[in-house]
Amino acid sequence: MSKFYLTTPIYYVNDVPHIGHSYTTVAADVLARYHRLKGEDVFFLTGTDEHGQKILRVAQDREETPETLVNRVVERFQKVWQRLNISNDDFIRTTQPRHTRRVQLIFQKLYEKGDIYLGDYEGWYCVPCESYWIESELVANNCPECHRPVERLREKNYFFRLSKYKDGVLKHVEAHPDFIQPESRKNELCSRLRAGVEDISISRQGLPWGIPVPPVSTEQGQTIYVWIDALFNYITALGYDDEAERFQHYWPCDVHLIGKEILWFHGAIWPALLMALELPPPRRIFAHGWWTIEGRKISKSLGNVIDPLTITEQYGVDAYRYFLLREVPFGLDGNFSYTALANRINSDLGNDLGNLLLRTLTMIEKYYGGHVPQPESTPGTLDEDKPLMEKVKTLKTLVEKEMESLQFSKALEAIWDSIAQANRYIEESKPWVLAREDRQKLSVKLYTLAETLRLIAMYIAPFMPHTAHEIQQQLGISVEEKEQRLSYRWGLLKPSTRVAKGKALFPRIELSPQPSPKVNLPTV
Ligand code: ME8
Repeated sequence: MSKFYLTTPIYYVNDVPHIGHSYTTVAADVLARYHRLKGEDVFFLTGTDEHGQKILRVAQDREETPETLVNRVVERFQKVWQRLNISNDDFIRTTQPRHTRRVQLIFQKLYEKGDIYLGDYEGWYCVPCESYWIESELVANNCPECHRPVERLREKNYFFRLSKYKDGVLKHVEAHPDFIQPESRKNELCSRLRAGVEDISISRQGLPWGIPVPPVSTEQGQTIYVWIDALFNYITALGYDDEAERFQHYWPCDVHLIGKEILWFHGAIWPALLMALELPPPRRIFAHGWWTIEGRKISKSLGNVIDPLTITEQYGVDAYRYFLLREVPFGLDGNFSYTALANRINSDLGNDLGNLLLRTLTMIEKYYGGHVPQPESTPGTLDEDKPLMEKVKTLKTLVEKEMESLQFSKALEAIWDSIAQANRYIEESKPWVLAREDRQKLSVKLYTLAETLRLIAMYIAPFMPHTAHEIQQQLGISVEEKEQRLSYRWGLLKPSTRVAKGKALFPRIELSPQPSPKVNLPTV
């Protein structure tokens, strides 16, 4: 059985999760479910990044300890992932002893190897991004990433010899076209690597909230830089390297899903750290685009933070999952609007999918007493039945191709092409006329439609697990997950199965009123 290890970034717990965090996590969940259905041994990791100055400051502003803050906010993340039906196999928190202990061991190993050394840091630091910047990188004296003010640092720090590994990383990126995706971001990363890289500071002096640097030298009071602490989660969660079995089984990671703003850390620093540890790099890093809300950056001060709990309460979990992955090609930036969400629900989900199920089951009830008919001739022998059958049969290859390249929206487009074809098949074959004139043909049409729906349910299962289950129930079939992977073949729906028409899958929703920003604004 082949293995598939995938991760999301571990999110900062200085604030509650919003649509952006849910985007990466839902995408990872879809991928994990898809690979499980393929029969692979999947390990899906997510978690939280709980150290650093940013979190410490938020805790201080709230007059509470950082422990209290992170313990409260992590619950919110876990609650949101539960609501969104996220099927992660592990959840790592960087404050857990299994992580802190291993990060210290790694630090020590790299120090002993000579890849970490003590030096003096003088430069700038952006607390919101937890990033070091040199003077020439600043834009109008602000952080080039988030454009907020930076702070001057002058302190003793430990450094990592990034410069030593730069050529090796660049060579690896160039030699493995799929390593960094999408292509445009890979090119940006390569230019930055070619432009030259200096060693990086990897500790902070006197920062009380973080993993203490182990006593490798006489220098006291250093804390491991939060980004270094965080990146190692991808291997500490697997047990690197004191419980090596799980690690050896799942490493290298098959895909790290991240947002585009943290590609430098993942595409340059992370592979260099792994090279220093003599470990293979991950197979793929995919940096997706950023969501804006109604055309504006997501920001608390603009009051446009979308809380996944509120929005799924109003619009439904599966509709939200579908929208996130259908609306924007993975890799590009996207804009969220309530109108676009409502349109997708009413049109793709309600009109196309929901109606297909409703019409098919209504006709099976009306003409066959609620039992899937035995087709009285072999489906697909008549020319008029071929286009739909062929389309559904080729769906597997199409969906596989798009899922392998993480083109979720294209995979969904292909599935919806089959749904559209099935709806056209109803229009063209007019079962209500056949019911009077040709019962033999009618049995073929209704069987073909029900079997199409069985297969559609399987294809949408990674994206919309509840909906897939609901369709299966209404079709009268109960399918165990492990059976599903065997049932992509046409014709497995048993004639005479008793269908159970249920409620509409996606009742029509009104485009307005939109939730007020106040309702939407979650707090820590
Ligand atoms: O960067 N659109 O954590 P973070 C799309 N702790 N995705 C978005 C988004 C948006 N507007 N906003 C956030 C950190 N994301 C570090 C990571 S990993 C070793 C350490 C998603 O809480 C996207 O995946 O700032 C982005 O990379 C991530 O949240 C940043 O989360």
